Amino acid sequence: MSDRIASVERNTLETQIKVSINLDGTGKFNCVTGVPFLDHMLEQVARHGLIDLDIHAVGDLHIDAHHTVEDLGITLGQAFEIAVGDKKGIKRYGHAYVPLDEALSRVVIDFSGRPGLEMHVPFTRGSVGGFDVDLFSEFFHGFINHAKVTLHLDNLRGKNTHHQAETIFKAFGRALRMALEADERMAGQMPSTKGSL
Ligand SMILES: [Mn+2]
Repeated sequence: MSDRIASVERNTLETQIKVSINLDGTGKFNCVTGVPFLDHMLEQVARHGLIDLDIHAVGDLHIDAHHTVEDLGITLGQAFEIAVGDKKGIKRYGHAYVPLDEALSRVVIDFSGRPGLEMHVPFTRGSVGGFDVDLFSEFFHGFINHAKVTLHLDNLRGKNTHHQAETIFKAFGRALRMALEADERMAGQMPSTKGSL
């Protein structure tokens, strides 16, 4: 497999975002978004996905975090779409269950070439760490629309909102890692009978 890296810069009147990723990294994380709880979540993706993430975002946080969070999802999705390349020889599907104390989440991903999101996360509170939990679905919609993946996010159990969110992002990282790993028996073939994804 050639280097699976990408750098994307996306500028609008609302946000200016730079994202660099290495899908075959070690989990190096360098991230300044101005939204600390989101940084904490993205660090989980880097660490558990073993994906290097370098993110710099400046957004209109004086309004709220909405544009910054949504546009980060979009830019990260664009970077994944580029870095993943032709998808030959990857596992394509990935899944993970992750617990954190009382909370348990399951994430399933398919690098299908089509955007799809099923998000079933009954957050027990409306905000966590000053972060509006509505914004998680904005982030993931931005991501799936541009990474062109099918993503099922289920929080199966949980009382603590921080734990609910953290298990989703840790499982997201683990599922990404599985899906993007080389499948030796696939031997460089497309993991699809269509011949393309
Ligand atoms: Mn935490």
